[in-house]
Amino acid sequence: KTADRDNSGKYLFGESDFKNSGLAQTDWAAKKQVWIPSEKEGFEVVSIKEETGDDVLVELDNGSQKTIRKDEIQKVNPPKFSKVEDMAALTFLNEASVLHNLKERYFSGLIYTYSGLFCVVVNPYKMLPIYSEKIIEMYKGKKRHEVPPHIYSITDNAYRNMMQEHDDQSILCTGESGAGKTENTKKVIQYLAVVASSHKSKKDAVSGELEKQLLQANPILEAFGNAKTIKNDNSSRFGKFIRLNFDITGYLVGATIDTYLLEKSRCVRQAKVERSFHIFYYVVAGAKDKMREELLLEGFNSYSFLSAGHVQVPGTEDDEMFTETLGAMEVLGFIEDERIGMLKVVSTVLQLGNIEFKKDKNQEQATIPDNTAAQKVCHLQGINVTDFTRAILTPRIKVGREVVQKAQTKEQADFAIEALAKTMYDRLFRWILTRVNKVLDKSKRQSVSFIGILDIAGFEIFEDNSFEQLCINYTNEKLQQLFNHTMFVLEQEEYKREGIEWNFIDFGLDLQPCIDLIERQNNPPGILSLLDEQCWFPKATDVSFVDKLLNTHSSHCKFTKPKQHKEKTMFSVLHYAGKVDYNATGWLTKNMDPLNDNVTALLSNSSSAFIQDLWKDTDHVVGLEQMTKMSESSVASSSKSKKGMFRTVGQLYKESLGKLMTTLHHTTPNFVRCIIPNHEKRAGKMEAHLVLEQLRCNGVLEGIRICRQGFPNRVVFQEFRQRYEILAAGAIPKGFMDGKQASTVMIKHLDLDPNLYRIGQSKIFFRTGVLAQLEEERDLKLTVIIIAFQGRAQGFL
Ligand code: AOV
Ligand code: MG
Repeated sequence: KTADRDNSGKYLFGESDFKNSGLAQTDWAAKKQVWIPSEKEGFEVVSIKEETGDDVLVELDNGSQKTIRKDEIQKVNPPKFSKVEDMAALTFLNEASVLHNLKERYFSGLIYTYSGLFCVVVNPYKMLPIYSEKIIEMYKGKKRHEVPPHIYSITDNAYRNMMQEHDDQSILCTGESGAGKTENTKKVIQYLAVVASSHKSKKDAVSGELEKQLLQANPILEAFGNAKTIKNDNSSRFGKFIRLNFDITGYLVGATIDTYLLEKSRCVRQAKVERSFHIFYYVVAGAKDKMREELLLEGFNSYSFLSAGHVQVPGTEDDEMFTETLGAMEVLGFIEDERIGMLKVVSTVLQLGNIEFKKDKNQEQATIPDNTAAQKVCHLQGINVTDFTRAILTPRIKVGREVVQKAQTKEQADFAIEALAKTMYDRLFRWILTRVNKVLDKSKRQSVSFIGILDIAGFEIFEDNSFEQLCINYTNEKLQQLFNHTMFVLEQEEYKREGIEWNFIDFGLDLQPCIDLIERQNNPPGILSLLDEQCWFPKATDVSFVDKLLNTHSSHCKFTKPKQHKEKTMFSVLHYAGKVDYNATGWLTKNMDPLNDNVTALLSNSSSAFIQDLWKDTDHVVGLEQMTKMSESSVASSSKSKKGMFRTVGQLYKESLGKLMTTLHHTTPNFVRCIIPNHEKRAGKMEAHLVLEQLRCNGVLEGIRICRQGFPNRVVFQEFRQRYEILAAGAIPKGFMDGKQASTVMIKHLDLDPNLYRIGQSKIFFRTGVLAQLEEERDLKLTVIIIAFQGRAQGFL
């Protein structure tokens, strides 16, 4: 490994320690160390004193002894494997060793570790000097095993692979909230913006216009789509797939961004100590003078949609961020009208929360005693205030064939305003995305291949799991299936290509039943279809939906009724990562997402071109008839034509996920598993059980197990001969010998157990650990040679 070991080296290579010392080796062997479960540390090292039948007597670190069942112990790897870069190479592969390895590396500042097909990264919660331009240079064009594990290596290899094989690539980042998905996604883009840029400049790392715009697109998306949550001060409240397009010579020529499920409810309500989307705080804190007036902005405490006022994010100033966000918009070429238009919508959403409805004296009809807020809303949106209040208070509704004006209750009006605020913000977010894509996607014609980067939440198993969790867990089932598909199918293909006999075992990891349970159209209809069906069923409720589920799927292997079935809206799904109890309260509404179509009609005729544009397609809006019923928590049957046009949230999500999966299936996927070390956002602290749980959920542990059943390490003949010929001195005759033949001769000479390797058409396949053994022997041989050489050199002097 050739890289100068400055400060950054420490965070990439680790510090040299005793791992190769003979002393540690004998110590390890003599003590007969094993891992036993520990409540606090996950596992602890003990030494075996005595073995009797199924029991083992062990001595703990503090000198005390105890007896433990044999199947509870896990073997400790020799010191030589300390801090291995690829855990697939571990001789003893078990949970304890995997955790131990990640921990040892983490505490040495080494956050990236490979695990077969996976790259695991633990959030350091502090800035490490491993993302500089010098480091980028170091990773350029290097194979995975030539450099320390890094997101740059994953990226570079994907890039080279794309170039050489003309194979589209994807990099999939998953993990729980705060684990580092978005940070790593940004590093991928940063790397490619430098390495694949057609603009070379000595001064600037990133000099091309496209590259600058690509890097500035993210602050805009984050301003509008991220928020401070309990788990993450900069939590992405949407999923995204960024597609970087390259031309035939490998230059970056464009990009497109797709997003999934913005958590729009956040703009009307936030949990304690959480915030709404950043942009609300940026604009209220940062807009000055003329702009402030134009946007009709008020103070933090006068907005009811920012329930906790000005919640701060440690380490950032909202007014500075506002300036930065505007700067980013300028880089992307957003003109003044667009910038103001966007911010007016942001201000409107806040103002909508200030419209207060009262009940009239009959306690039936909603009224607006003070319409100041409504006036501001209408001024900002370019609509007539009388029309607006009428649309909210006494909208025209179709009843049978007739259209009548129907007075709304206070609850209905409140519901309508919240729904409007949420949809308005969601449309703004999508408008921004379309606008950003228009800028980034300029040269589609030349593009011949792409690298896609997915940044999407991992499995979510909360106390209370709703529709959003079902969607995200459904996504993760599909991604896990993709991983299995990649592992099995691609491996098998490789073995076939290389002419190697190897039967893959079915690990019973078939995720299809669970996926079917969620997405199946019919025979029997899955959860999403049943939900759709109920949405159109007269008088259906969340409870009747769950009843229907229980009736349809009671015998499904992935479906259960929770044990304490207190609430009638509960059901459970046995996901790959574990059992999740879902609460279906509010699902019919969430799935329909109804909107006051009287108001949307006004908005699409706004005097502002920007607002018109925002509301130009409202065909698929579920209108007031449903809405009226929704707020009374039951749904009416609707006209057939509406149903034909309308798409439910679940349907739309299933479709966009289907599209994403089709795209991913046509790529070579690279899996990045992000791990959160603790829930306190603290550097240098790792909670064992938290990490183990994530390793289980994200498939790393299972992946390792699968990986070890085959021959995960491959070396092409050429390389094998070059590197290990020293171990077969004299076995290969002088003169020409082709790679395969030479390798076969060498391997015979090494006298390896035939079950440890397979010789293919172009490379040799090894079981895990074998290469490490060869490396060790090679080291030894080299040392002997060096010593001999030094001796001779000395004699010569
Ligand atoms: P997420 O994307 O996985 O969560 P982020 O990427 O936003 O998580 O990371 C959360 C925070 O952890 C960041 O704001 C950084 O402070 C820190 N962090 C993560 N990775 C690194 C790193 N490589 N180096 C330094 N700090 C890091 V969410 O979007 O909430 O699921 O919805
Ligand atoms: Mg994120």
